[in-house]
Amino acid sequence: MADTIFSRIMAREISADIVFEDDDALAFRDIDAKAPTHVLVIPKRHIATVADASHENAAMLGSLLVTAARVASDLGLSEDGYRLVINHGRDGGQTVEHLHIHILGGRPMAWPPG
Ligand code: DGP
Repeated sequence: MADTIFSRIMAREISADIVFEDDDALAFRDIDAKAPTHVLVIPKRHIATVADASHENAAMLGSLLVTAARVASDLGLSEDGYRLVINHGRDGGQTVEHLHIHILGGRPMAWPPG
């Protein structure tokens, strides 16, 4: 397992406000929230970035997306809406090398993103 901030959160070496966990995924509030609700959903199995994904990861990635939608619903975001974001690389703004889906909600989102 690669050593990242997120693997340390998974191992409970760093505390986080965890809102969901199952065998495959963990969801916790972002420490630098960009919206009233800002949660990160990560797979427990390490994959650094979506650019590393292959079709062997398809089931895991599909499941992660379903989990993100479920967590958003559990957080009460479904009616008004929310945004799911995956950043990759420098221009995409990825800072942690463990794939994660951002759930952003609780305010209207601008389009296109800045
Ligand atoms: P990204 O830029 O897409 O790689 O998003 C990484 C996010 O991780 C960023 O929004 C801030 C968040 N983050 C970084 N370190 C921590 C931490 O120690 N705890 C929590 N809860 N979130 C963190």
